Amino acid sequence: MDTLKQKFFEKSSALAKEVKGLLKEHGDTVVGEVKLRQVYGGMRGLISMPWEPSALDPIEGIRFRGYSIPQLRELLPKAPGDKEPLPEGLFHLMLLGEIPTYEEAKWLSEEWARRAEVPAHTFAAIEALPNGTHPMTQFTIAIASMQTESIFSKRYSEGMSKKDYWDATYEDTMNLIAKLPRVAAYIYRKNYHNGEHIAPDPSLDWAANYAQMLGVTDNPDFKSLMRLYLTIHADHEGGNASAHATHLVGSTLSDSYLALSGGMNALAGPLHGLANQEVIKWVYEMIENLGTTKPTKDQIRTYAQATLDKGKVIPGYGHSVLREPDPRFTAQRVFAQEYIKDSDIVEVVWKGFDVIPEILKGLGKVKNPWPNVDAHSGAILVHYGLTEFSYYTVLFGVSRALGVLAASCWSRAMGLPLERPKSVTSDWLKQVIADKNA
Ligand code: HAX
Repeated sequence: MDTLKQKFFEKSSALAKEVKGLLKEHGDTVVGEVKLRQVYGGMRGLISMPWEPSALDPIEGIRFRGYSIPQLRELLPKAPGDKEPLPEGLFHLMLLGEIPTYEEAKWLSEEWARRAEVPAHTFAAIEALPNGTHPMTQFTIAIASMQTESIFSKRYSEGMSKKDYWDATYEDTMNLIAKLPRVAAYIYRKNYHNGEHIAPDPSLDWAANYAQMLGVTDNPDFKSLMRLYLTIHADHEGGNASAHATHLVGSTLSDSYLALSGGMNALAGPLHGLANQEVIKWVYEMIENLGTTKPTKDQIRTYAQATLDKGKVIPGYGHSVLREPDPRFTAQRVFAQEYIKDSDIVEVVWKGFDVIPEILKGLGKVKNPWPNVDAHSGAILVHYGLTEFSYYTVLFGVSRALGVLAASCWSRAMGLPLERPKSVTSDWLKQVIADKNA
């Protein structure tokens, strides 16, 4: 058994044992309440599942095992000569709760390179889709098509014992994460570079290999960006739609391939991950409409107001949990300030940050008028030549796999059951209100 797996087994079985005791002693302790507003309001704030890799605070934003993004930028291991963290290090942290050494992160790079082979039928499945199929549709189909490789599914059909579920899920997690950059790069090159594919380089780390297979630029800063990008998008506690969907599907004992594919379908919605493409689309349309790549703050304000007047949302702004600017937005802004000089599109994002929150506040209903993670990412990608915005959510998805799959290992190790919340009819709810008022 490899060291990461052994350590994970020790830590997760200790917590599973502790939780068993907690449930026995305190299983009836009330940890929250449900209001009518939450039943009709998308379950905001409803405490409903444990999630080990990360936790989200409305004010200070995401913490991965207690570490904020600025701390991770400082503390996680880095590729030689780079300032940005290796996503391998974050995966190790999310899985074990420990910041790894450089050697431990490097072991993960090598292990994922070793497991990276993608079955030929997955490429054939992508090829079979008609031109114009959205890259996220291609991505979810490709992930589901790799289910033929699932160790969980194979061992389950052979009669695997419940106590071994975690082991098979760990193997699927490692294999699936390893394969994603190749699949995702294949989709990019097929759609936007005449199918001229670039071979993987197993000597590179996970993010750098993905960056070189995309082939958008030789600028080494793009590899740094990808390391940062794939780190900060990895997890956002368990309640967000892609994480929760992955967890829900996985709770039926669907394997990691089917569960992640389900999660990616959720990420593909414009209120969630697809917002990163919508932001740049919105910016491009504004630029075209105004006839300048350097709109003034007043012009952006007017254009944003017109968007709202048409009954549309401003993409990249607002959040269901956060109530301050998203630290993932800030991390990208810090990156852009350091690495990018004279980019009109980055300037547009920064000017938007100065004027859009005031407009949203003015609506009087938006709970969070601040930019989220998706407000910034596209402008940086455009700067490095990755201009095909329909692809952006795939990048997000490759990263999100790290968190949701680390969490799925914990779910299996803890023996979390099938998810099955309760729904009620509106008549039932009206009756409860009537009874309370009687
Ligand atoms: N522009 C215009 N109106 C907005 C808005 C925005 N950016 N954000 C919220 N609102 C509106 C809502 O549509 C809602 O209006 P109605 O009552 O008329 O339906 C009202 O303000 C209250 O919404 P809320 O409670 O503040 O926000 P929700 O928790 O319901 O929704 C969303 C959160 C992220 C979906 C929302 O802010 C939104 O639509 N933002 C734009 C899309 C976006 O950027 N999504 C990405 C979010 C981050 C993420 O998941 N990334 O992957």
